[in-house]
Amino acid sequence: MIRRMATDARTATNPTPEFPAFPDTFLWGVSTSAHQIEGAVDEREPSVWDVFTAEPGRVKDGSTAAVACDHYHRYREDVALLAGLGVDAYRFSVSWPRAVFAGGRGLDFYDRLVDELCAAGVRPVPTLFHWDLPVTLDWLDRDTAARFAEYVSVVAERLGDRVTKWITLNEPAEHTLLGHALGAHAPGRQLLFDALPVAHHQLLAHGLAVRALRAAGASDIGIANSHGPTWPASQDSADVAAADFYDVLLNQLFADPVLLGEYPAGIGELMPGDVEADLKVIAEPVDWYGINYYAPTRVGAPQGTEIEFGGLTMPADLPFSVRQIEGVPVTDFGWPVVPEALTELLTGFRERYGDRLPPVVITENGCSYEGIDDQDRIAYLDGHVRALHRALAAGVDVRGYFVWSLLDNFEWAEGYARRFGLVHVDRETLERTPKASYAWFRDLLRAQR
Ligand code: IFM
Repeated sequence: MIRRMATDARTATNPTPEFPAFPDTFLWGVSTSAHQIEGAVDEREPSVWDVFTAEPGRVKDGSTAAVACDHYHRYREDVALLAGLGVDAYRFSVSWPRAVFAGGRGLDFYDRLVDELCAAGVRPVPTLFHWDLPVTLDWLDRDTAARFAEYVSVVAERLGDRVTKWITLNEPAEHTLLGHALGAHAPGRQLLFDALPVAHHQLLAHGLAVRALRAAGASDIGIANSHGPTWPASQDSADVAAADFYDVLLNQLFADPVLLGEYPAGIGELMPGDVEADLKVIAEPVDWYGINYYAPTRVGAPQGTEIEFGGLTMPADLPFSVRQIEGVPVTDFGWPVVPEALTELLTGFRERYGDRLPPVVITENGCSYEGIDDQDRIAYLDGHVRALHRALAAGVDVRGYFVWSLLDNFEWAEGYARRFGLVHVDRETLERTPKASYAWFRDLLRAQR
């Protein structure tokens, strides 16, 4: 049941009536992912995340996503929340392990969800992979890319009569780095630079998925890559070189192949297979480019010690060290709040990729804060939407903005300790309560129309 809004949420009006106007066609939405909200583990095949969370010590609060927000059973209530918010679009992910469950009957859930969204006037925007790989598969195997394309064809066939906007992958950078290089996420490998094939195979999977979607008649296809400006800790050449390297790993390695059809210098030769041929697939044109943005990163030369940062432990032998950005607020996760870095990121993309950059959609932006009267989240979102508008004014073709996230949910290795939702979810009862930020976003959307 949706509890009535918190007093602040009911009475909140847009605190920023002078908010700049966005184009009429601008797409406003919110994002979630299957593993983080659905629950209903018995109605899907297992994923690498089920195995990972069952291992003691992997998830900080010892929790699992077995129930999560029970969205699988409460999706109608959640679609009502989306309708109340007044968003144009809802970005969710299709769980690959659910899609293949019971000979494909697991896809019935997405049929129902998409119908409900369409009936509520909310455009469904599925992401086809958001980290919950079926446990029988492995991104170290090249064949997983081909298997992904097969699965994508099945989903497109099933939902393509109602879905008109698609996202292939979510954040292959994090899935590679956290899941396969550092071991902080599933499947928990610590391969460091030997994890690079995981990046290549996901990028290949993206290109094959674009082809599969087009073959099924789909258009309006993008990818959701995470990006953020990298700032050197100082102008010292060792710090600048370390920051440049970090920028290659986090930004260019995932954007250049998709947008330019090439890897940054020195990377292609580290990748497996016929890289030149694969790059032609990876660079299959997309209709728009999705950017998940949270924060910039300050990077310096290695310090020879392990570093704890934003919930991660980074080994001492990395060729860079992540440093705190001083003098800015931080979220409950310890992530710096720097809205102007979003403008910098977008204008930087425009400079680097020029006419090769298709229209951009911010596919995720948000922050973790406790509380239902979440004024800190409102300040974060307000600052970032304004920063986005400045990028538009500077000539970057941005077409949409999705808040992460609709609901407080299972934040991977942090368990339920981090709350990113516009809607509070009670961990015991699963009762939903819209926060002050829900009302703020609703009022912003109303003011834009
Ligand atoms: O919760 C995640 C999401 O799954 C991917 N992008 C970042 C979010 C916040 O950490």
